[in-house]
Amino acid sequence: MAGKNIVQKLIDSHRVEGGAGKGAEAIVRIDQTLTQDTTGTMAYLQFEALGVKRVKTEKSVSYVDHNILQVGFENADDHNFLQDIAAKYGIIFSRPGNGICHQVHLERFGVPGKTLLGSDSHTPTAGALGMLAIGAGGLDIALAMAGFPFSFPEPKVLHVELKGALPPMVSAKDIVLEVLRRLTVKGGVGKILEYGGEGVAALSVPQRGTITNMGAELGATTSVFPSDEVTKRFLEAQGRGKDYAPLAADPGAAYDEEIVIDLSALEPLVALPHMPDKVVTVRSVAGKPVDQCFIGSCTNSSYYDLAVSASILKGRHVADRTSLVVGPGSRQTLLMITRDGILTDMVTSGARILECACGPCIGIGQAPRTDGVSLRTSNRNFEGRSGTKSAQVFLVSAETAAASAVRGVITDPREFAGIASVGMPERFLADDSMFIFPPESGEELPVRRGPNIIALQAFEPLSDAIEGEVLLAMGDNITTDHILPAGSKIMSLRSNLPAISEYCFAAVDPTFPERARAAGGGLLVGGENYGQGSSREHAALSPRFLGVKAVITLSYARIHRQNLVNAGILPLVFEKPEDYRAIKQGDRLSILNIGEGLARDRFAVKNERSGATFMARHGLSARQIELLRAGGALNAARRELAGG
Ligand code: MIC
Ligand code: SF4
Repeated sequence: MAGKNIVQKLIDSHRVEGGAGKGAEAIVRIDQTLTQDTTGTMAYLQFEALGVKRVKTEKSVSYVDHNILQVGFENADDHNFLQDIAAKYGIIFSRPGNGICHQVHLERFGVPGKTLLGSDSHTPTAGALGMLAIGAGGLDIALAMAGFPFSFPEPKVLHVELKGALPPMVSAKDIVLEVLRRLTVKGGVGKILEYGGEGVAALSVPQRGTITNMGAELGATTSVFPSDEVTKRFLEAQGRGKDYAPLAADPGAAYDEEIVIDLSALEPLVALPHMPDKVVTVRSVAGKPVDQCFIGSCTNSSYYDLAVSASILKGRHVADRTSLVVGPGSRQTLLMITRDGILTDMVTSGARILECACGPCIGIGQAPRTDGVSLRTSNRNFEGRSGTKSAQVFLVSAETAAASAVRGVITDPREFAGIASVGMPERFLADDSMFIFPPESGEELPVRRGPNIIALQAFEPLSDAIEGEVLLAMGDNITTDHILPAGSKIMSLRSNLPAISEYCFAAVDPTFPERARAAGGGLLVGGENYGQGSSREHAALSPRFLGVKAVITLSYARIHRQNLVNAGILPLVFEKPEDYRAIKQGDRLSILNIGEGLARDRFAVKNERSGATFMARHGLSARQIELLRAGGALNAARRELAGG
């Protein structure tokens, strides 16, 4: 029998029940959860609705890292709510200012061999430690905290073999950009990427984290590295040597697919606006004037990233027409760059320093100028995400961002290749004083709730017929930023579904909420990879709130499809692509006998305008069908917990 790969070991050691074999579902026990504030408020409202007294996981952490600008009362109210909920239910609370969830989780809590479910699409970052770390909607995290296992389509395992060694000033970011160039933003759907080969040993845990982080942009379920000597040294340097456990693929382990990347042949890469897979060499766009460079986000904000940037900035100054903005990923990093003089080098060079948070990555501050060119080390460059619709956002490594900030034009950082390389610190500065650990029992503790925190209404069970207007007919790669945009104003409303729903599809058609209400709800139509990007379940809850009952597309992103099911919206797929092209916005569709369609996985959909009937399928598991019938996962879980 062939040996096991790492993914199989992780899944098998946590498998609760259910199918092996492709096409089936993997159902796994969840050891750890993480939430962040903008998905967390809703996740905890749902957790409360389940009526469980204390989390059942080994470790659950609630981070506050997204909405921390506090331009109105809403953010601070949410923070208080999250802090109180954490104490009450046994969750560690990471205070605002402590850093970005994925960076901090790597530093302080990630454990090789464990499972982690997080209400943020970049949760796979922790795969850098050899964890099975998966992003999901808030309700799935609430269910995991309540002790329910997590299900996902049994993945294919794609082995990424790293050969050779990176040349100077070519970085981990360039490795993952190369993977995106080859596989595209939907190339990872249904897959887990397992990294291996001789090149792995030279990558530190934070560098591995840059790679696993951006697996989310491939649509992959997650990405994972072995847990090896590098992992051990990292954990020891964090004062967590006892958390180390080795994890490697067995000799001769089999994989479904494989790609090989020769690191020594790589050069600095850049993703052009407006998709993370529009990757070309930095060389090919060098010389383009740059208005802004941002070094930060959960992709590239580690001590290493900032140290290597500072080595380029030291003794030089940011160009006159370029703004350099730096957001350290964690308080640990901020403390260490302060201690080591790196911060001084950065500020001396003209860098502007931000709080340890997501910030510009999600359009919370530092929006570029009209038509501005912004080079960012973050992971997504979707149109408008920066806060400026006409801005051109390019995704690059920290090295490329720093080099370009100094020159004022897109610059290949190999021009600075003579600079001494940066090593990993022997010891990280571990100060856990911005975590609040929960008391033994918090049952009696009160929870502060600001006026913006609105409990979720119960949804109706699925009806047997769906009839209505096609409220929007959309193209390929519609992101959750299209469905429900980010930015400080809209994100402040994450705990208030009625209010945030007024911005549903604001980036596609601002009249959508009004039209949906006037039509009494309806259906949505989309192309390939519908719902890619964020894990925000609001992108399903808001359409549901506005009366959307079904979505029909050519294909879905995994997290969004599950969020639709959780919200009780029927996610169908066109059997024939030509039927997709024949549909127009405003058409009236009717789907009868939903119950039978669910059972047979085949639905006849009639277009009242043309009189034509076409076929659609759901491809859902038995469990997902059950959730849909119940009107969503919250209804189903409540029933199960009540013993019904
Ligand atoms: C993102 O990067 O888009 C976010 C903001 O972190 C989201 C979560 C959210 O919408 O709150 C994600 O990636 O899941
Ligand atoms: Fe925050 Fe950006 Fe990372 Fe999302 S991608 S968690 S917004 S830093």
